[in-house]
Amino acid sequence: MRLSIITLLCVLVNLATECVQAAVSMPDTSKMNILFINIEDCNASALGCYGNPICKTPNLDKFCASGIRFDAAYVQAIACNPSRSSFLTGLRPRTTGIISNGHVMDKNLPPGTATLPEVLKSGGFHLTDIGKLFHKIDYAEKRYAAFDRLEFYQKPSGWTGPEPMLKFPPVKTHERDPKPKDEKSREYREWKARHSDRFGDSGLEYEEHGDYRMAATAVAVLKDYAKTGRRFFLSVSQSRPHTPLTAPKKFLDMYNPAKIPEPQAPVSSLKNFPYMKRATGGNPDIFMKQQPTPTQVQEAIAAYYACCSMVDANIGMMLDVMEETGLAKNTIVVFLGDHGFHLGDHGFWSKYSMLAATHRAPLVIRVPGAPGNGKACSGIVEFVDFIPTLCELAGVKPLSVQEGISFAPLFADPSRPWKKAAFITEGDSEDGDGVRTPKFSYMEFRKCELPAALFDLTKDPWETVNVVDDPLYANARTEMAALLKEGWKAALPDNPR
Ligand SMILES: [Ca+2]
Repeated sequence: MRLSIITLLCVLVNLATECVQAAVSMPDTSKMNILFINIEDCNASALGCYGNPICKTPNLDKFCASGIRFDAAYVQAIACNPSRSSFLTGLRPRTTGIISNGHVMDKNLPPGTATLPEVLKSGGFHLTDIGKLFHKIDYAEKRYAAFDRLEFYQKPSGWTGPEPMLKFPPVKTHERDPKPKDEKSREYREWKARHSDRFGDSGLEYEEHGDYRMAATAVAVLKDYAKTGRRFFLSVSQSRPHTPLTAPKKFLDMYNPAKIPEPQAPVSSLKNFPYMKRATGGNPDIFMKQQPTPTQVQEAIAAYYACCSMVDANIGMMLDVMEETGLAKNTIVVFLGDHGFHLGDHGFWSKYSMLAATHRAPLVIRVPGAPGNGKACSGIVEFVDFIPTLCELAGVKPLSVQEGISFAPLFADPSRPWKKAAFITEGDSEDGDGVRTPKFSYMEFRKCELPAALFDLTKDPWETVNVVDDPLYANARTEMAALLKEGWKAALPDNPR
């Protein structure tokens, strides 16, 4: 008996020691900077660092090896404005009231809603933005006004911030068909359709691309921060791999279109499918008038990969200077795509669906010294969790209500059980809401001929066979419909701490 009590005591002492070790093994993040790299329209599966066997992303590969790659990270909306409005406020699209690219942030947000930069500013961060963060200046003028430095973006009225960090020579254009200024005009829509099928060689040198120039500016800003020692939040955007899928020749030369395999989920495989009109007609952003030929499919995908490789090179410039200056040791680096992009799967191009190609986006985060670094996390995280997470790491309080939770515990242990589901809203053509678990994706539509869709992800990961009316899935349908109705609070981790 005495022996067993001693044994029990030993076990308890060991457990306590392990707990203390786990607790002390997360570094003190409360003084760290934040570099927030957000790129446009990125399909996670298209990136080499997410396992794509063709697309080359050597810099992101290295970054993944030093941070945590989130393999089940989901956005809450299907396009730029609603997705960014959600993850930059910590609110879900039905709460922000911004469910389409046409909804103006400053007119729709609940009163008192604070955005990520405003929250971090209240915590003493010096703020720089390079390129797009919120959808448009006239949607979020007062949010941009919070920044101490603004580069490569229109300025809020009355802007008195510093001059550009770097100056670049003008880029020669041979545009014979200039873009009409009024994006709401018929002329603009016609111009967009005429130019939608641009992919391939941009005809520009690498150094002439806006994305290169934004990265070069970020390098200069980072060097300046290393000198001044100010605690910073630096947001850097990349406009690719958003359409037009054009890149400098040297990146296109990395890929042979003839070797690009056919997309998964061909139109012929779809059964009882939502969005069928899109699969057989025009697309947004690219191939707007008609579906591409098989050769165009290969060329467009190769061009998409080239755009990803250019973005990767630009990110490499930033990460290298972080190492050179020593900033890497005390800077949290977040890399994300603002939502996904269909690359011919289901006959779809661009975004605007609740399917995985739009819903799942790349997310890699490196917290210097975190025990989980170098691992992949398969636990579900939602982009709406960013503010709670970054606030916890930074030691700052969110200034307004949050509809996500901090996933900071995953940096200590990326394998711990986490959320049961992720939620998404589609406010455009079909108007619906969806929920995704590791086993099923389920969506309900308000304006679609199909009221609902259910996909068995264990058998059909590409979401091609809608089993919503299959009697074998009656229980699954009931459970998923109940989860969608109950909402995000029902899907939180059992033990978040
Ligand atoms: Ca976007």
